[in-house]
This record gives sequence, structure tokens and C-alpha cells, in this order.
Amino acid sequence: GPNIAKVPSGKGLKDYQEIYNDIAGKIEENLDYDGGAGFYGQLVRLSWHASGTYDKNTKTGGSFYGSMIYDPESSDGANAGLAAGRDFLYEFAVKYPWISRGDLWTLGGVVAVQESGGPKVPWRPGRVDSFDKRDIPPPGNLPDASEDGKYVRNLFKRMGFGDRETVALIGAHCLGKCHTHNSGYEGPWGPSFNMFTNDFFVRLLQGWHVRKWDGPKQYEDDESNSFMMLPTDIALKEESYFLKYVKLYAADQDLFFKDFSKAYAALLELGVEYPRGSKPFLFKTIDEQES
Ligand code: CCH
Repeated sequence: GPNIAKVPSGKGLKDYQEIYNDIAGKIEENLDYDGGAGFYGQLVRLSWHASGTYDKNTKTGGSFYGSMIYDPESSDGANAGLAAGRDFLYEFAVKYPWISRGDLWTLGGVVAVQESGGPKVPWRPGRVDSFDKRDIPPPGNLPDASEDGKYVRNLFKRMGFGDRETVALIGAHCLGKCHTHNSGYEGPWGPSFNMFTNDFFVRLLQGWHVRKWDGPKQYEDDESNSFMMLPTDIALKEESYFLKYVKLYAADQDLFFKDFSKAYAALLELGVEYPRGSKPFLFKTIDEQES
């Protein structure tokens, strides 16, 4: 049935801004985590994997039920390593027992994008926890990084996204790193992996070659051999229907921010229905509240 958002009674912008501030404060206390990446990448990936299971054809999956703690979703290989983000946020589920897991995990992503210098992301609460087996999506809905452009196109189409939104969303690879113990892949996409920028697209257009190593096929940059791209990242420059957006975003960070914000807000709301007239919150960053 339709997953209609239910906001806990009496809760509004002020209450969620308080949780936002707590999450931002804990991120700030852990800036050294993961070799200086902090928790930005981890939290954005958690929000994306909680949401990206959505299938528009069956109207299943998505962030509504906060189901990633249950099998078979929890043991999906694609979700390896995300317990770190869920554990990071857990203290706020205890402190604010009225917030659902889906709301907390998606809010964590919004905090990470905004606090790392990215765009404002409109966000709405009201996801509702479930442990019903029927509400847990099957494994295999999240992308396999060894694949090609056609595969990426079809996978994001299943969520309801077009080529432009797909390219914008993958620009989140400006944040964080790959970890051999999670995915088999290794390394960050660029040097500023704790800052939300359009750097992923700028670098993608530069020269890349296949890395010689024992791990899965990944690329490294010609200039320094220090940064990485996944096969699915490189696919964004191999297909003309993606490449035009890579070029747009590399040349214009404001445009990337605008498109990313819209597509990411939509991603976090896949499979959630809101009452008519429901209005998204826009959170203030910590900097804005201090000045
Ligand atoms: Fe991603 N991503 N992602 N990704 N991802 C990985 C890490 C991050 C793919 C594969 C991988 C999106 C799309 C794709 C982040 C955000 C987004 C890793 C390494 C793989 C593999 C995981 C590890 O080893 O820890 C593939 C394939 C696609 C699509 O084709 C989208 C969309 C988003 C967000 C909107 C972020 C952030 C990370 C860094 C995580 C960290 O721990 O630092």
C-alpha cells in the first residue's frame, strides 16, 4: 500500500534542526575519521543505500521503513561497511526516540552534504519504522561498480531517474573513499574528499588508466596515480548521453549544486508519499546559525 508520511505529533522544523545540529556536532568531533574523510562520505552513502533500493515498477524499496538493519537487506554485499554510519547515528535514535530510522538516516545525509559545503537539500520527515518481512527489499537493487553505462542508465531508470539526474547524483563521489574491506575497491576520487564540490566531474574529464594491482578493475589518474575512478564512473564519459552532463557540471559548480540538490532530495523521498501541501524543511548550517 502507499507509504504515507506520518510526522510524530507536535514535531516541526525546530525539533529536526536540533537533531541536525547534534549530528553536525558529532561530525565535527570526528573530522579525523577514515584518514581525514570524516563521516561525510559514510553518511551520504548510508542515506543513498537506504533509498536507492526503490523500484518504481513494483513501488517497493526506498527509505520509508528503515529496513537496512534487517536481512536480507543488511547482508546485501552492496551495504558492507554501512553499519559504521548507522552506529554513528544510533545515539540520536536513543536521544530522540520519536525519530524513525528512515528519517534519521536520510537526515544524516542532508547534514553531511550541507556541512561539507554542498547545496541546501529540502527534506521532509514522516518515514515509519517497520520490521515486517514484506517491507524489506531484496538484495541486488543497488549498483554494481564493475558494470557499464547502459547498466547504470537502466538501474537509475528503475528508480525513476533520467540521465541528467543520474550524472548529478554520482557527483557525490566527491566525498569519501572506497575501502578494500567493504567493496574491494580502494581510495578516494580526489584530494578534497571531505568537501562537497564539483571536483569529481573536473577530474573525470582528465586522463585515467587502468590500475595495475591485485584488486578489482579500477582506474587511477595519469597525473599522480593517487586517485581512483570506478568502471561505472568512467562509463559516464564513455557514453554521450552522460558525457554532456559531466561537461556541464565540470564547468559550472552552481548548476551541479542546483541539480544535485533536486535529484538527491527526490532520491531520499523515493517510495514516500506526502500529504497534499506538505512543505519541505530547509535546515540552517552550523555556520549560518553562528554568524
Ligand atoms: Fe557510490 N560507491 N556508487 N554513490 N558512494 C562507493 C562509495 C560512495 C557506486 C559504487 C560505490 C552513488 C552511486 C554509485 C557515495 C555516494 C553515492 C563505493 C565504495 C562504491 C563501490 C564503498 C566502500 O568501499 O566503502 C556505484 C556503482 C554507483 C552508481 O553507479 C550515488 C548516487 C551516491 C550518492 C548520491 C559516497 C559518498 C561514497 C563514499 C563512502 C565512504 O565511506 O566514504
